[in-house]
Amino acid sequence: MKLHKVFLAASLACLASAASAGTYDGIGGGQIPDNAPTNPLVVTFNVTEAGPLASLSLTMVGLRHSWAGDLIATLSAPNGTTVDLMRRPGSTTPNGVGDSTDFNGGQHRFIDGGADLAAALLALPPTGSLLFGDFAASGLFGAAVNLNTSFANAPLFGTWTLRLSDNALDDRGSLIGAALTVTAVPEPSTYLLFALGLAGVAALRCRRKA
Ligand SMILES: [Ca+2]
Repeated sequence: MKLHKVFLAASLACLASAASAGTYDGIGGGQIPDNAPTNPLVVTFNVTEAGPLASLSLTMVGLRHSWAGDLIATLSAPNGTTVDLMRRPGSTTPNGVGDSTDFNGGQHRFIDGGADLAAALLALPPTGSLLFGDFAASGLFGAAVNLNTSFANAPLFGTWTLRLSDNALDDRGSLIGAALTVTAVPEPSTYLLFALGLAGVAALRCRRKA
């Protein structure tokens, strides 16, 4: 391999490796207090990844509830930015009770590009269970929420917080745990290495032509 190609390959390798990512198991889980909007189940994630956020997803593990529409889930970044993952799914009015479908264990990942959660619940019979899937985050009355845009450039390092509350009497639920996967924006120094690599290639080509 010619020297300038080695330069370029090394630079590209630096660029590729710079988009660091990590998955963090949450601390917390258990019963979700019934009809307690201000007393949610809390799960925290101690993220050690450096740099601003490029993308994220959150996976709930073992979510059980006998009335999906009771639930509100939010995710907060270390800087306090808070975004809805779901907000009483299936509810379309201020007093709506949401969808009666169950969550019955399994895994539910919230990720940009995922399916419409309310539509997935509505497609099941009222006594059915939504066990697995990738779902887009959604807010009040099912409004679309883009996680990566909402948290764009939020600092990754620090404590992220999932809050999961039940907002109507009687039907109850629980969560075993959750995992947060994050990807950092490549650091500027990497672009510098890449630029230096390209400069090296250009210099070598100039010397060969001279
Ligand atoms: Ca309830």
